[in-house]
Amino acid sequence: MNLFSLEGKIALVTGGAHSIGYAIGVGLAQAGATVCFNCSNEESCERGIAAYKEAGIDVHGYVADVTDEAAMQALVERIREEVGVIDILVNNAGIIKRIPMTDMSVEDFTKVIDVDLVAPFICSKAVIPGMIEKGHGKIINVCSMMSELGRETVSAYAAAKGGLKMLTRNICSEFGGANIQCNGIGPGYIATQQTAPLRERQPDGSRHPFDQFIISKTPAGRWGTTDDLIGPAVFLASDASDFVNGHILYVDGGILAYIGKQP
Ligand code: GCO
Repeated sequence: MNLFSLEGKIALVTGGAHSIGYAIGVGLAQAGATVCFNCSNEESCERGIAAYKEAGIDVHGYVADVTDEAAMQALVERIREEVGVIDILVNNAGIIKRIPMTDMSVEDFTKVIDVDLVAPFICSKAVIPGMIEKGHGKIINVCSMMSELGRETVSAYAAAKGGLKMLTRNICSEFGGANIQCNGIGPGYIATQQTAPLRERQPDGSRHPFDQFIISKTPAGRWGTTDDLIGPAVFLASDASDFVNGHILYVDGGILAYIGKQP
């Protein structure tokens, strides 16, 4: 199906060295894209490059901090010289701090907002002029269940991911006329390093209460895998989604549709 082909396209996945970003990077490459990723340190960059290599992918890995505007502008310029003008940006890099709100410092709150919300602004701002020049572009923001829902301890993360949903709609509004589609993917509860503390086995070998809670809240009856995000990412990066704009595609096994099991 040519509609889903990314042949000839250049993609940048922020935080693409591991986990969800890595799975999306591999998926885009397998659909034909030339994939670039960045991460915050040399060691994880090297590990990322090796992992892509093992999957048979010749990736372009860079070290650059997504919260540093000058560094990201320079990275986009470097990619333009070494690879070409970016067609697809995946704003994936993110962090979480699970701290009760009344114990959380402003510094911690701000750090989460910087990485999860300000950085997608910085990175999108850096690639949009090239996309306008090229006559097309795809920006995919990795949102969250917390773009819609709150819960204890994740005030900064929910504020950032809710903001990212609206940044998605605003980029769509502002640049839809330039043939740029900006959409979000909202992963449900995915088994990653970031959610590992929520799945830790209890000393008696039983499942973590949060783990049980998520299984009971998810009609699919399981946590998602990073590979569950590949199809949606390829769709939103490809011509198949050219009239889909400002949409958040939740990939959550049905959580948002479900009121939950009756007690
Ligand atoms: C949490 C989780 C979530 C997930 C994810 C859900 O503590 O509730 O870590 O925030 O990471 O983003 O979509």
